Amino acid sequence: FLNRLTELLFLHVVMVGLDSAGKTTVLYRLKLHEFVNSVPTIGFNAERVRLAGPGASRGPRCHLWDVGGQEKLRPLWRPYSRRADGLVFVVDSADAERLDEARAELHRVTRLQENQGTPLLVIANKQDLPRALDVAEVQRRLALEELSASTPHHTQPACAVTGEGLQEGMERLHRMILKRKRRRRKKKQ
Ligand SMILES: Nc1nc2c(ncn2[C@@H]2O[C@H](COP(=O)(O)OP(=O)(O)OP(=O)(O)O)[C@@H](O)[C@H]2O)c(=O)[nH]1
Ligand SMILES: [Mg+2]
Repeated sequence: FLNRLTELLFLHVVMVGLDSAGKTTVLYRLKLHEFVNSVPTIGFNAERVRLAGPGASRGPRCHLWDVGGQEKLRPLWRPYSRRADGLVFVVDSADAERLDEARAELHRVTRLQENQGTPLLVIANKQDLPRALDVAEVQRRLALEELSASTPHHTQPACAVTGEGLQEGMERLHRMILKRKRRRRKKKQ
């Protein structure tokens, strides 16, 4: 029972994606419920955030890690993401030129041996921008259908500046994580 409780209370979720995708904005939006103007992340940020619905003062929490996305920092994604309960990949939906680069990085991190089967939330961020591609187009450009069948995933359109879509996305991720844990527990028995 205690094991189960700590599992539920302290999930470990790691957020990656290209530089300037909006990861740090997502992190502080979820943590503080307000817009925080961020600077490029050198290294990482981590906060405890709630996975439950808006305004909830109770419910499961996760440690949410936000790892810098500049090219020289991407080798860090591997050690940070291993043993994660869930992965979040943030993409700038308005940056069409860099979607191929985002796709390559997304597939690189999800293909890692230690990330096999880890639930993935893709945040199609910056939906407020007029040039933003819609969620279907983002999914297509990221070739999400090519992800391994063992990787449960969901793509959530969002705007980290207003927070729109973020809570919904995190709830979906939480459900995928619980489902995987239940399946694993059954296997063990
Ligand atoms: N219009 C718009 N701007 C956003 C949105 N989310 C983030 N931004 C802006 O995009 C810029 C980059 O955001 P960050 O959160 O710092 O990006 P990051 O992914 O943490 O970047 P690195 O730390 O370099 O990996 C900032 O100027 C944000 O204010 C959004 O949903 N809409
Ligand atoms: Mg950042």
